[in-house]
Amino acid sequence: MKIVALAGGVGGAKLVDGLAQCLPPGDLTIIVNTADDFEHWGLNISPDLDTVCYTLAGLSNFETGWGRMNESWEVFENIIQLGGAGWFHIGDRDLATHLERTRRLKSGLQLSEITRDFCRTWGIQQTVLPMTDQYVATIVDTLELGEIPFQEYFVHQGCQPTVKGFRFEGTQTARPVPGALKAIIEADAVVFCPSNPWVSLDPILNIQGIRSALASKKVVAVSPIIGGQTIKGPAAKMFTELGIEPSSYAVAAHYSEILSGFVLDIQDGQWEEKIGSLGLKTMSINTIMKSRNDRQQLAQDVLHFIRERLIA
Ligand code: FO1
Repeated sequence: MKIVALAGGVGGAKLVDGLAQCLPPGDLTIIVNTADDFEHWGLNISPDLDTVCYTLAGLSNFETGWGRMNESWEVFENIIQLGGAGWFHIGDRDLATHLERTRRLKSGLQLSEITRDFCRTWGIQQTVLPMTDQYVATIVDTLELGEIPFQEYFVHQGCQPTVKGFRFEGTQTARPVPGALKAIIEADAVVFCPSNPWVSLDPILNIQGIRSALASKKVVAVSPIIGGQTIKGPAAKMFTELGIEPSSYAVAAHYSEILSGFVLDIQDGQWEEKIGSLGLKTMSINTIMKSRNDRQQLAQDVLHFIRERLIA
């Protein structure tokens, strides 16, 4: 069964890892958010892309979810000593990725080409695609600081400012990378990973052609909100600040025009009927991924749901 997963951030990478444990590598394509990308220390950083790749390669830091395992911090500590910016943590091994990516981008290569090559080096057999090769940036409109770039909001300000809205710079002209639309068209189903709807998946959905390619597909989303909260990250806080009660129902309603199915946590069973009234097939199961086994189990359950309830 050919699956395309849309992912961004740590929750997305976890389910991608689970799907990779269940599917033949040629059957899984992951389209990753790049609207979090930014320049830091003069380098091009693609946090979500690296999180997905490090996770698939078994190189990721299991505790933070981002960055590399067995990391050392020689460069970071010395940069701080020299008065450089220390709010965004870049370890030595991770730094090599940013240095080499930046060098290749400057030489004229596309992000998708660089990603393909890095994946080959790291032994990743699945297809990992950045959503676009062009510049796209999430701008967060906040009550206290006005409009600020995403990483400024997320890491530097620790998601503290009150969110008023979002803007995705560059989506008017950005095109999906080669192969992305073809992968969606050829997929048996598309999975929205339990990533932040506002800042991880909406940027992907705003790239031209993606929504229309999804229109004829079976699309299933896994809720990142459990019991009104997020396991990690500010999605629930964002819903609240935008005047919407954070719940798995709110996530389902956010995407309801695109979805055929919705997977919510067993704790949220009370929302199942209301989500069903949006015209979606539902399944409530354990969606909390504490271990690699949990990731595989959730992926297996999602694939079973797709097979038995969406494409049967
Ligand atoms: N997230 C943090 O909360 N603090 C950091 O210092 C940080 C550094 C970092 C370095 C490389 C990388 O690939 C990701 C990193 N992240 C960090 C995570 C990242 O910024 C966010 O998880 C995503 O952008 C949100 O999807």
